[in-house]
Parts: sequence; structure tokens; C-alpha cells
Amino acid sequence: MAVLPIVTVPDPLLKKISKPVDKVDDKLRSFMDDMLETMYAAPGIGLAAVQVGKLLRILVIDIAPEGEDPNPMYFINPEITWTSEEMNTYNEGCLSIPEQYADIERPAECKIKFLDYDGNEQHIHAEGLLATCVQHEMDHLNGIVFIDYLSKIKRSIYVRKVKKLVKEKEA
Ligand code: GNR
Ligand code: NI
Repeated sequence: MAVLPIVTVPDPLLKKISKPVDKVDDKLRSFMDDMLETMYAAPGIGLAAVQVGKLLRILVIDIAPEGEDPNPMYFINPEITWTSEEMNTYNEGCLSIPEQYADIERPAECKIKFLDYDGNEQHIHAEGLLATCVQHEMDHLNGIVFIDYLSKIKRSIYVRKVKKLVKEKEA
């Protein structure tokens, strides 16, 4: 297992559409293990493959509260098949936009179809933080980050702050 470097804004990779996975094999599982380790190390509650530089439609999520047993979830080629009319606002963060947060409104519940760690098709009904997190991660697969929902001016402020932060960490 390995902790991989995380891509941050304004890296153009984060704007790209990720490609479907065609085979769930041991090589892919090993990469997903690295994604999970990277997410835990960050720490974060979700990670899309593009955030570690691979344009593949893969997400890992663990929303288990701190101090409780881990509950890693793997989503390969996920598709949102239904979203609720009811909306929910959550103060979102993103490992690709470190230390910045904004209130983002999304459907409160959604249904997701995906392949699991073993390549078997699964369907789940997500609500609460899981629904928010899945939708945030799905956006990454389509080249979208949460600051894209903000005004151009706010977005540019966030990007400037992240650039400064990354520069300070390099020094
Ligand atoms: O760690 C993360 N926390 C979070 C909080 C609210 C809504 C979404 C998220 S996902 C984020 C990790 C990340 O950047 N995933 O892409
Ligand atoms: Ni993110």
C-alpha cells in the first residue's frame, strides 16, 4: 500500500472526464487500496481516482465517525440512477481544495448503481452525509469541483488561497 500525492486546483487534470474501468482485477484492487490509504492519511471521507492523477471512474468513501470501526466503500463505474426532490446543504471541503469550505446544496438522497471491490453490481440508497459525499465524488469523475458552484469571483479567491498554501508547503 502507498500514500499517493493529491492533485490540487488549478491543476487542469481536475477538469477532465474520467474513463470507465473495463476490468476489475488485482491490479485495480491494489490501486483502490492505495486510494483508501491516501484518503485515510489526508484525512478525508472520500477520494476520486483523478485526485491522485488517474482518470478512472473509481471512488472510495468512508464516512464512519472518528473512533468507530472503519467502513471503507469502493465504487467502480458509479451511476446516479435517482435523486430526491428534497435538497440538503452541507459545508463541503475537498482534498484538492485544501482548507477551504463552502455551503453547497445537493439532493438530500440518491440511488447509486456501481461495481464493488469484487466487480459485482450493487445498488444503494444513500442519504445524509453519504449522499452528499457520493455526489461530490461523482462530480470529480465529471471534471467538477465544489467551487464550480460558486461565483467566478469567489472561485478565484479560493484558487488563489490554495496556490499560496501549496507554495508555502513546498518551501
Ligand atoms: O474529506 C472530504 N470531506 C467532505 C466534506 C463534505 C462534503 C464532501 C467531502 S469529500 C472530501 C474529500 C474529497 O475531496 N473528496 O473528493
Ligand atoms: Ni473532493
